[in-house]
Amino acid sequence: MRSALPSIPTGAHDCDLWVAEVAALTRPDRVVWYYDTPDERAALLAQSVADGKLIKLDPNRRPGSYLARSDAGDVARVEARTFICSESEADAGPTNNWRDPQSMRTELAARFAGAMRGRTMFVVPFSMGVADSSLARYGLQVTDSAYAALSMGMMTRVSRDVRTRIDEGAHWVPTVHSVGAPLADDDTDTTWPSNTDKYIAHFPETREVWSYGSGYGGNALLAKKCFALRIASVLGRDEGWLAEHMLLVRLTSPEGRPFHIAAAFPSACGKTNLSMLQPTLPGWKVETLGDDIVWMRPGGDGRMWAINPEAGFFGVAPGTGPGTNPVATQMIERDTIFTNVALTPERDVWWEGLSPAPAELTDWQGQPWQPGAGTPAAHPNSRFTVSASACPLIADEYFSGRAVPLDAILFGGRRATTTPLVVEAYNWDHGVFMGATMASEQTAAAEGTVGRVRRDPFAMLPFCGYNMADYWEHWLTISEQLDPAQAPRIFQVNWFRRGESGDFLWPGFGDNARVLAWICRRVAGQVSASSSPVGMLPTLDDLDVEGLDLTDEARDQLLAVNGADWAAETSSIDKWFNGFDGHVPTRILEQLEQLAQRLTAVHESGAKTVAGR
Ligand code: OXD
Ligand code: MN
Repeated sequence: MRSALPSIPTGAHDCDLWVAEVAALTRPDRVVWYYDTPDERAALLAQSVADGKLIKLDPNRRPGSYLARSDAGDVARVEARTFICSESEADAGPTNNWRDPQSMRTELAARFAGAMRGRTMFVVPFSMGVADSSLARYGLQVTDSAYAALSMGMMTRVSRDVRTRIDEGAHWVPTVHSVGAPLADDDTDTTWPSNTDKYIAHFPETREVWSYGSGYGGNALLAKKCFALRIASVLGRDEGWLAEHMLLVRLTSPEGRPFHIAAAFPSACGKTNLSMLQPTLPGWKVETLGDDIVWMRPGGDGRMWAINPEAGFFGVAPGTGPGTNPVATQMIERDTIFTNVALTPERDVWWEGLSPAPAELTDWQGQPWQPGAGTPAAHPNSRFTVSASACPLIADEYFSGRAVPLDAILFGGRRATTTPLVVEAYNWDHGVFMGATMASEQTAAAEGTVGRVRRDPFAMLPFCGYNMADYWEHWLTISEQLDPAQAPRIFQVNWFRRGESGDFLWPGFGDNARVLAWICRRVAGQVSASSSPVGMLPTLDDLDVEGLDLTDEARDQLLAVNGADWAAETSSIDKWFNGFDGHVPTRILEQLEQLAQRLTAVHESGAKTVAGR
């Protein structure tokens, strides 16, 4: 048995040699290259059904679709077991779990040794971005999970062509995944093999990912959070670009002007809904470019250019329905893999928020369920996985791979109080400060206490592969390559503010187009804004709320800047910055000081709240 992980050659490394080394360590029964051709896909789906790993849904109700049920202990990303193994601890920073790379390699070697016994090792060559585009990056995922291989086939661009490019010397990122459940000769497999011992380990210097013990989502589809965010953020730092946890959308105004908007929200805060929104304002058109990850880089023209490197959506099912996201509801009518949703007696799927609850169901754990059971039928982090080509609003760039020029960047979160519905940054540094200080109530996308407010800078807290404060510095530095007149404008948004009764003040969903329209009009120089201590707010006449059931009081509350809330906010930011061991850029500290001064000036003038009038 080997005692060390295979060494990973850098530069133009030989992928066959590497695959052989991984197989020698993990000892699978067989090694299969998986290119996700229609035939390979059909065969692997059929095999997964025969093995009891997938349930085929009724082809008349949900053609080409399947349901997977995970182990009850493997239902979300495991942030506590996610590691950044940089040479220096300071490079991982205080918001990541750091481990020394050498000792992690030894620890992992013990786990991976023989980990794939009795299983097939799939080797999946994938491209992030259309393979021909200059922004594309390649990788290989080795996995002993058919579910992961099938999901990668939808979430990334998997093909034999990528392997050819790699063989011809293109750079690629190696990623290894095992569910950590070897099978002895007479063992019968479980429906969802996994291990209570989990590791999601990243090696930023050698650009590798090793994931052990989980079959779920971001833990197992290594091209997504592990490569396209954690490793790519490091590539971006070293090469002058940015890898971001953002949706990407094109809005076209009634006058026919296109605007490209990228928006960062923490997990499960409505990025998928916003990327497919159906505007309630007449004349506005939306096209979807992506719902989770954006890679962006300054072009020679002083603008910021962006792509979505993914090829599919791994969306949260609960809350997705005809009222909240009719486009996604249509998109997942066929050719979708569902995970941890409920099953109807007719072999269709159901989750909370899709439709009124049917009289009887089988819940996500395979148990009988009836309305009023007191537990959700679908797990709160249950998911759909579907190719983005199925989205009725998908933009042409999905096929061409062309980058789009960004007009605006939004930072959002779930805040019951404090943050106004929309506020524009005074300048780039102020915008970076807004991103750096984002906070949100925790959702079910990761393990932890749902509802607790946590700072989630740039929605990248779990996804930045290096020191978070150095990442803010990188954001500041990148602006030097942008023309200030053409750089994306930065806004903070909050759809989730609540009134005194506890109800949401803003209707959200399709009505968020009203806020986006204001943002586009600001970019186009068509509307003014009024200054407040926290940024530029819409004037009452410019935010189109016609037809909404919104009282004047609610509108005031949505845009209010409450002195006491913001005093608490600035002192909490100050405390939090102190945890970064002097890494917080001076320009960001200056922004905090300026915010505090603006708040004091308003306070001294005697106002308790400042509304956007
Ligand atoms: C996701 C997440 O799955 O952010 O996109 O957790
Ligand atoms: Mn996400």
